[in-house]
Amino acid sequence: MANQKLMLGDYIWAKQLSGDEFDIPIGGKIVAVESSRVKIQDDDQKEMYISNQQVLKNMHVSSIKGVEDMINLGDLQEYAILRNLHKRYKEKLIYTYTGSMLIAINPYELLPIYTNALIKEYRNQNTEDLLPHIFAIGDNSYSNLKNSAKDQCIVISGESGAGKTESTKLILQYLASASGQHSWVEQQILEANPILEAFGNAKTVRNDNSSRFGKYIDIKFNKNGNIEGAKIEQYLLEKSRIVSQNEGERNYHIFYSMLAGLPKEKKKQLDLLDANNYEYLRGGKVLTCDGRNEASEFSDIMAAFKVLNFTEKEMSDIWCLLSSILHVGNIRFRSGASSHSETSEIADQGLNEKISKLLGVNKFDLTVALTKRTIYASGDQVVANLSKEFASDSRNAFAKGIYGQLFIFIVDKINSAISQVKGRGRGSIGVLDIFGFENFNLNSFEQLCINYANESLQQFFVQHIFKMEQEYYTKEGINWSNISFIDNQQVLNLLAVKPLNVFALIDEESKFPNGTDFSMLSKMHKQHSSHESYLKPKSDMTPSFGIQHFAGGVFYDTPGFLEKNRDSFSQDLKNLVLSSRNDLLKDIFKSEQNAKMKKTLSSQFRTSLEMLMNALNACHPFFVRCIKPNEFKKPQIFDRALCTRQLRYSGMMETAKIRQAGYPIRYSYIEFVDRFRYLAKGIPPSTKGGCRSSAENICKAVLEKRSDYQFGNTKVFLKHQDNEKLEELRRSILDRYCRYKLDLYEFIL
Ligand code: AD9
Ligand code: MG
Repeated sequence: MANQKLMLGDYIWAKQLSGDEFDIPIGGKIVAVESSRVKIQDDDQKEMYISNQQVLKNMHVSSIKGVEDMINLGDLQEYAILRNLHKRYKEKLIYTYTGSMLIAINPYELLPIYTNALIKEYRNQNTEDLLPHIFAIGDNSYSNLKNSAKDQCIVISGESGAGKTESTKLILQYLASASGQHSWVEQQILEANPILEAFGNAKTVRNDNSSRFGKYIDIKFNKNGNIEGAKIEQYLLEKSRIVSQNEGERNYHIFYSMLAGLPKEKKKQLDLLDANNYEYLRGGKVLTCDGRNEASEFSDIMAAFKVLNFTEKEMSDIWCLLSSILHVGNIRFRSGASSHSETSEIADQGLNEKISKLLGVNKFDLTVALTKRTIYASGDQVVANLSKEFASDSRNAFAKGIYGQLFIFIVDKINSAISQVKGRGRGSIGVLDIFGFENFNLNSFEQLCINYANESLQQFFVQHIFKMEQEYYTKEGINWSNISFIDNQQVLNLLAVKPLNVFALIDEESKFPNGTDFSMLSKMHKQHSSHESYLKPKSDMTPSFGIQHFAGGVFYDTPGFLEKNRDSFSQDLKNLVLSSRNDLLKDIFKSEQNAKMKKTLSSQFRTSLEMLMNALNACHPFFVRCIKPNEFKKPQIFDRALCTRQLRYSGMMETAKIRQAGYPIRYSYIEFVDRFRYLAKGIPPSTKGGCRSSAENICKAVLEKRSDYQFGNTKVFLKHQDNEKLEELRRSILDRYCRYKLDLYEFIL
C-alpha cells in the first residue's frame, strides 16, 4: 500500500517481515507516522516499525472493535479470525462464536465464569444477550431439543490439552443443572466421569490429564425435558501405554490411585508395594502428577463405583486384575535349557506363583501360555517355543489384552446402570469428546485411524458450515446459487470407500496368513499411486505411505501395522483366561470366546465410526473447537503460529474459504454509509436514516454496472475487488481533504 497517506490512529493490516511459518498478516494501531514507515502497536501491546511497503490495507471496522460472532467480521479472512481471537483472549474472553460454532481457547487458569448463578443466567435469559459461553451451547442444544424434539449433538474437537474434556464436563454440568431434577440417574451420569478418567486418562507430556480414548456420551431426555439416562460409546483406547510410556509420561491414573488408596491389608493380600517397584509404571521415569492427590482420587473412584452399582466382588476383582497386570510386567524370561531351539522360561518362579494365584490359573499353564505358541496349520497343531524376546512380547500382549477388555467391561457396566431408558422420550443430546488430527514425527496405525475419524468429522463439519452460510444468504434474501466448495470426499474414498481402499487392503493382508507389512505396502503403492491424495515416500526403501489429509500430508510408518490391526491375543492366552477361576477375568473375555472370527481393529473402529457418523447425521449439530494457546500450559500467552495451525487443522479456516467463494465483505447499511458516504454526491449521514437507498446510490455511483454486489435485508454484500475500489477512492478523497484540513478526517470516519 505504497504512496498513500497513513494516519495516526488508523488500524491496519501489515505483512510481517520476520513472520512465522504461516506468514499471517498482523493487525495493529498506528501510533507514529514517519515518511517511509509507521510505528504500530499490536494486540500484545508490543510496538514495532512497519515500512510503508509492508502495509496491506486498512482494517475493517468490525475487526477494530472485535466481534463476539465471527460471522459478523466484515472481512472474514484467516488474519481477521486470528486477531479477533487474540484480542479477546487477552481480555480473558476465551469464547467466541462462528455462527452456532464455539471457539474455546484454553485459559489455563480458573476463570470465575462457571458458577451455578451463571448456569441459571444462561438458562433463563436470551443467550444472545449474554457473552459467548460453553453454557450457551449447552442451552441452545437443550432449548432446540425441547422445542423441536430433534436429537442434538455437540462435537468437541481440538488437540491434546486444548480443553475438550473440560468442555465436555461443563456441558454435562450445564445439562444436568438445566434439566433440573437432581435425580439419581443424573448423579450416576456425572459420576461415570471420574471412573472413565481414572481408567482412560494419563499424564502425557502435553496434558497431565490426557484422555487416551475417544467418547460419545448420548444423554436421553424424557417428555418433560428431564434427564432420563445416557449411553457412553468409547473408541480406541491406547493400549500400548499399559506396557510402556515415553519419558515424562505415566501409565493410566488408576494404577497410582490404587497403590495410594487401597487399605494396607488389601495391598498385602494382593502383594502390592509402592509404584516404583513396577516396570510398567517406571517407563516414563515419573510416578507423580502435579496437582493430583492419588489417595483422595481413589476414594472418589470408590464412591463413583458404588453410585454406578459395581458390587464389592467386582471391585475386588478389578483390583486383583490391575495388581496382576503390575506383577506380569515384572516377569523376566531367561533362556531355557533346551539345546534344539531357542526357548525361554520365567526367571522368578515366586512371581509366577503369585500371578497364577491372583488370576486363578494353573502356574504351569501360565508359563506355557507365555513361553510357547500353538500354531494351527491345515488342521494340525504344532507347539513352538518362544525366545526370550518373543516371550516378552507375549507377556505384554497378555497385559494389554486384560486391561483393554477390563476397560470395555467397565464402560459396559456403567452403561447398564445409566441406560435404563423407558420408551422413546423426548430425544437426546450427544457430546463427542474425540482425539483431534495427529501428525507426529512417527505416525502409525493408530494415527491412521484417528485421522480417518477426523476426516469423516471434517466432511460433516464443512457441509454444516456451508449450509450455515447458505442459510445466512437466504435470510438476507440473497441469491447464492453459484457458490461451490471443495470437500474432502476424495480422501474418504481413498481411505475407506473405493474398491481395495486403504483400510480394505490392510484388512485383507491382516487376514492373509503370509501377509506382512511389506507385502501390504507394495500392494498399497501399486493400487493407489495414481490417486491424487496418495503420497509415496521419497525413497522406495522407506517403509511408509502418505495421505494428503484436509489438514496436511501425513506419512504412516507401516512396520507393525498388521500386528496392530490383528489386535491378536493368542489362542494360548485365550485358553488360559478361559480356564481361570477369577470370575471377572473369564467374564471380560466371554465376548472374545463367542466371536468365531475375531474382527480386526480397523473393522471394529470403522463400524463404530460409521455408527457415530449415522448418529451425528441424524442430529442438529453444534461444534466446539478447542484451541491450545501455547505449549507451556500458561495463561495469557497467545502463540499465533500454534493457533493458526490448530484453526486450520480444525477446519475453522474453511469458514473463511467458503465465505470467500461468496461475498466475503459485508457492511451493515449504517456502517457502509458512515464509511463511504463522501464517495458520492448528496448522501445524507447515517443518522438521517434511509441508509439502504444511500448505500445503493453510493454503489451505483462508484462501482461498475456489471459488478457483482448485492443488497441484503440488513447488509451490503461485496466481492473483494469492489471493496478495494471503494477503499481506494475513500483514501484518495481523504488524502485530498487532509492536505487542507486535517479535522475532516475525524469527521468522515
Ligand atoms: V486430550 O486430547 O484428552 O490430551 P483435552 O481433553 O483437550 O486433551 P483437557 O480438557 O484435559 O484437554 O484440558 C487440559 C487442561 O487444561 C485441564 O486439565 C485444565 O488444567 C486446563 N483447562 C482446560 N479447559 C479449561 C477451562 N475452561 N478453564 C480452566 C482449563 N482450565
Ligand atoms: Mg481429554
